Amino acid sequence: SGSIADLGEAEEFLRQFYAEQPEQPVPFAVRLGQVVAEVDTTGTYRHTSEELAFGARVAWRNSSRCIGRAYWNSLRVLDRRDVTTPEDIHRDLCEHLRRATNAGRIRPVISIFAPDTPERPAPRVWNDQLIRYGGYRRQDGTVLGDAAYVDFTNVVREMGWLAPQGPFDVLPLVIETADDKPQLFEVPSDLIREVAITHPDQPRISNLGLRWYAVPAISNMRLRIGGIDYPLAPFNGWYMGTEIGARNLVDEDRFNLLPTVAACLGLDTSRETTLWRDRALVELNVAVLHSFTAAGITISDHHTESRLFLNHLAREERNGRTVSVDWSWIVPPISGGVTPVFHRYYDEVEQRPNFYLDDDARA
Ligand code: HEM
Ligand code: NRG
Repeated sequence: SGSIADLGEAEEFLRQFYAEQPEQPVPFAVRLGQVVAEVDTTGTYRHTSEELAFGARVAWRNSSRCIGRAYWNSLRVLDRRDVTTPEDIHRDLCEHLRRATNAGRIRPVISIFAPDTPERPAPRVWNDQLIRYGGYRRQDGTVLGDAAYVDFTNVVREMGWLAPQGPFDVLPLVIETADDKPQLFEVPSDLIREVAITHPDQPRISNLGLRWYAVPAISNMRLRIGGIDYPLAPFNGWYMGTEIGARNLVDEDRFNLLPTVAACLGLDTSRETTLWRDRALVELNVAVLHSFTAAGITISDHHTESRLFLNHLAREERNGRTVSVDWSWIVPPISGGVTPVFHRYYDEVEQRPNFYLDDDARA
């Protein structure tokens, strides 16, 4: 079965843990012996809190698509392995959002729920992030809200969710455990910080009524540490502005707002050579950074994150570590060539622990 812990990976992880954090109460050989015996009798083993926190931080450090890795060692780890019922999981997901939001000074946090074991499959959340906006397909084929979530929205409506049918409706959470059917839970609105998007000198953009939420908390990636899978281990940092201003509000299969923003700016959209798309993109990204900053919500820009990322890479290499980088994810979706991350090649290697995306056809 896939839930039997891989002993080779367990040993590799313990070696890495003891190499980087040698001051442990139990010697390496003793700990390895315990883990081997535990896997022999139960098919799995339980990480100590120290192993768990180290494993989660290193999984972030090894995420080749993440530009925010300079902060990997400051990740706060909430150990939720003993939480089992959907109600308790919901309570702890709410507590995660509260601690992460921190009144706007966003903190990177991960909550780690029970792993898959031979005894019992792990709990799961169907949502890909703890906070997401729904989408509704209209008769004429256009979409109100986030077009990428039309199917998911239909799934939760069929499960009984009463859809407000606005453009920015936060979707309910679907929590599934081994013992219970999937259940819907609302995220209390006082835990969802949102920012109204305004532009410092383009009132027509401000009047569009756009908004976005403060905390991106990914809830559909499996954390794998030392041969153990934690399918429910939601994590968050803060946004880089381009994620919202160049992708979420802009992609044709998301909010598709570029023509609307261009109209606000009075741009000539009759020819590509006016670069109306590029001009609209820049102003929308100005609006996102301006609005979050004015609201006191942590956000960063792609120039700053690129520079910090290359500093991080250099520091890691001085520490004798390889930084795996996926160029196509690290280079920002606007102004790529004026950020320093564009102008070089990188190592790309599989490193463990890590976060994995399973193909999940449930919604
Ligand atoms: C991806 C920034 C924190 C793990 C990304 C992406 C950005 C980013 C811009 C690319 C997203 C996209 O193009 O859709 C940041 C910033 C953070 C942060 C600014 C602030 C602290 C974290 C944390 C973790 C993490 C705390 C895990 C503990 C990842 C992973 C991906 C990713 C696994 C790839 C996601 C995927 O494959 O879909 N990050 N991140 N990041 N980040 Fe970070
Ligand atoms: N692009 C996605 C979020 C992906 C991860 N980005 C982060 N992660 N900043 C979006 O919602 O736009 N993080 O953990 O902070």
